[in-house]
Amino acid sequence: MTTALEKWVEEQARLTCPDKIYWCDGSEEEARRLIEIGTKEEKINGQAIFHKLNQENWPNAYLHRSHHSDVARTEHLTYVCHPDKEIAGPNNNWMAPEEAKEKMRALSAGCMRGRTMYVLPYMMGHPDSPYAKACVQLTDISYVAISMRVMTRMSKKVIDKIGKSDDFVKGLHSIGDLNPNKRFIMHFPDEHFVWSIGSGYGGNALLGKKCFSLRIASWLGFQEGWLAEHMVILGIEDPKGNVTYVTAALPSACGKTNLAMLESALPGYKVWTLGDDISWLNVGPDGRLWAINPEAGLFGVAPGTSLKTNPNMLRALKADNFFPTLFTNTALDKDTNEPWWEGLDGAVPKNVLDWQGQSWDSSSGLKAAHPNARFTVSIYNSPTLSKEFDNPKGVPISAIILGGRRTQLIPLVTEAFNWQHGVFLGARIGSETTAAAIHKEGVLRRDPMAMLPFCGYNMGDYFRHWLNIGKKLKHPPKIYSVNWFRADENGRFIWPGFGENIRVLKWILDRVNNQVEAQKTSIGLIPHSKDLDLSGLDIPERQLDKLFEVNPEEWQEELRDIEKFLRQFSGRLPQEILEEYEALAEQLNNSRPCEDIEDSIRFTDRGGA
Ligand code: GTP
Ligand code: SPV
Ligand code: MN
Repeated sequence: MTTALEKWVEEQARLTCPDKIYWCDGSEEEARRLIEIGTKEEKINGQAIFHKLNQENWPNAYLHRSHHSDVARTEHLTYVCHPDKEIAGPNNNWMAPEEAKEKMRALSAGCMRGRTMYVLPYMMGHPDSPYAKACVQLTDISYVAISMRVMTRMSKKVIDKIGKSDDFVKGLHSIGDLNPNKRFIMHFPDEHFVWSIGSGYGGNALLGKKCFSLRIASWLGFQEGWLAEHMVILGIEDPKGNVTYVTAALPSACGKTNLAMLESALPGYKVWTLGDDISWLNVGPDGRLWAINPEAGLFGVAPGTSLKTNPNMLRALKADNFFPTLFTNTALDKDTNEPWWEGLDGAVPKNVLDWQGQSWDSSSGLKAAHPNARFTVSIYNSPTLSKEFDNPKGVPISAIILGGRRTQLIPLVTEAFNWQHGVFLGARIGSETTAAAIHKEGVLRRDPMAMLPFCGYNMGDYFRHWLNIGKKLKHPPKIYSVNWFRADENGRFIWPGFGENIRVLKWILDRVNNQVEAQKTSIGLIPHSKDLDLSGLDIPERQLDKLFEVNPEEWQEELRDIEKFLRQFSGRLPQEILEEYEALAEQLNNSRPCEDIEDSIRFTDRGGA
C-alpha cells in the first residue's frame, strides 16, 4: 500500500513532471554522488552547479555561483497564507490559501521537466528530542539537496519514522526559470506546508530553515505554548569551568554567527557553540526556559570573516569532514583555486574572478565577493561545538540577548528591569538593513526580536505570547539589549566587537550570578564602569561615554518611530506593551530639560573604580 508520503511525492511529480525521482538517504556515499552530479552533469543555464575548490587547503569544499538576481532573501515575494489576513498581521504579506495555491500550481506545472526531483527526508532537531519535527522537502537542484544535507539531520530513518502517517512537514521547491517575476515563497501554516519557486537562495530555498523553523514553527509555538526564535545558542564557560547558556537574537547579517563562535579576548573565558541562527524554546518542568537548535549546520556571511574576526569559523571551513562545505557567490583566486572575499586574511590575490565568474579589477571599486556571499558548513566542523549540542533536551537558558545594528543612539548593553520590560525592549528594537535580503541597505527599520521577516503570524499576538511565556517561567532568563555597531563622528565603530564582545558577555554572566550591581537609566540598567572589564583595551574615555550615552533629545525621534510601528498592531497590541511605551516616553521626557539627570552623566564617571 502506498504511504501518505509516497502519495504526496507522486502528486507533486505529476504536477512538476521531473525526468527522474531520487530518494535521498543522507549517506556519505550519496553526498559524494550528488556533488559529482552537480559538478559534471547537472546544469543551470548551461553552467555547472559546483566548482571543485583547492582540496588541499579547503577539504571537501565547492563553489556555487547563483543567478545574479538570486543572491538574498526576497521578503517582498514571501507570503504567509493563513485563511484570515488578520492572523498574518501587518508584518506579513498575505494571500488567501486557495488563491496562492492556484498561482503556484500555474507556475509549477512542468517546472521540473528535464530535471531530477530529489526527495529529502530530514529532521529539524535531534531525532530523539521531544521537540524535533520530521520533514520532507522536494527540490530540483543538487545545490539545495547538498545544502539541506549539511544544514539538517537528513536520513532515510526519517522515512521510517514518518511511516504511514501524514504527520510530516512538507516543502516543495523548484528553482523554476529564475525569473524574479515568477519567484514566490508561500507558507501554509495550518498545513505545515511551504511552496517555493524561482530561487535557489538559502532562506528562500532551504525550506527547513526560515520557512519552517521560524515562520511556521512560530505559529505552532503560539498555539502550543513555545517559541521559535531567530537566535543563536551559546554556552559561556567562566574561569572556574562553569558553563552558562544564553541565546541571542540579532537581525540578519548582524553578528549571530560571529557571536556563536566567538574566540574570547578575556583569559579564562570560552564560548561553546550550539547554534548560529535558530532556537526553539520550551518551558521545562523545572520552570526554566530550555533551548534546542533545530539545525545542524552554519550558513554564514563570508565577507568580513577572517582569522582576526572569527578564527573558529576559518578552522571550521578548513576542517576535513565528510560533510561538504559550500561557498556561494564568493570570489575565486584563479591562481590557487581558493575561495576569496573582502576581509579575508592576507594580501588581495592578483588574479581574481568575481562572484559572477568574471575577471575582477581591484581598482574598479566593485566588490569581488557578493556582500551576502555565504558558506554552508556542518556544525560538527566547529572546533567550539558544545558537548551538549546533541542533547535531545537542549540546554537551560539564563539570559536572552536581543540586538540590532545601530550606528547611533543605542548603548552597547542594557539590562531590562524585568521580563515584561524585556519584551518591550525586544519589541522596540530597530536595526539598519543589510545585504541578507534584497532591499536598500542601511535603512533603519523596526525589527522586534530580529523576527520582523520571520514571525509567521500577527506580531501583536506574538508580543502577547512572549508575555504569556514569561508568566509560565518560574526562573525567567534576564533580558538584555546589545549594540556592537555604535559609530563615532567619523563613522567608525567605537566598540572593537567580535572576540571583545566577551567583555559584555562577562558582565551579563556577573549579573545573572548576582555578582555585580547595575545602574538605572530611563531605558534600562547599564554597567557601572568598574564592572565592565576593559583591561587591555584602549578606548578613549570620550568614546566610552558615547557607547553608553542616553540622550533624551535624540530619543524623541526614536519614540515617534516606535509608536508608529506599534500602532499598526493596535487591536492586538498587549496593554502591557503600551504601558511600557508610555513609561519610557515619560521617563525620557522628564529627564529632558534637566541637565543633571542620570542619563547625561558620563559613563566613565559612574561608579568608577
Ligand atoms: P544571518 O546569517 O544573516 O542571520 O546573520 P548573522 O547574524 O549570523 O551575521 P554574521 O555573524 O554572519 O555577521 C554579519 C556581518 O556582521 C559580518 O559582516 C560581520 O563582519 C559583522 N559583524 C559580526 N559581529 C560583529 C561585531 O561584533 N562588530 C562589528 N563591527 N561587526 C560585526
Ligand atoms: C538570514 O537572512 O537571516 C539568514 C540567511 O540567516 S537565510 O537562510 O537566507 O535566511
Ligand atoms: Mn538568520
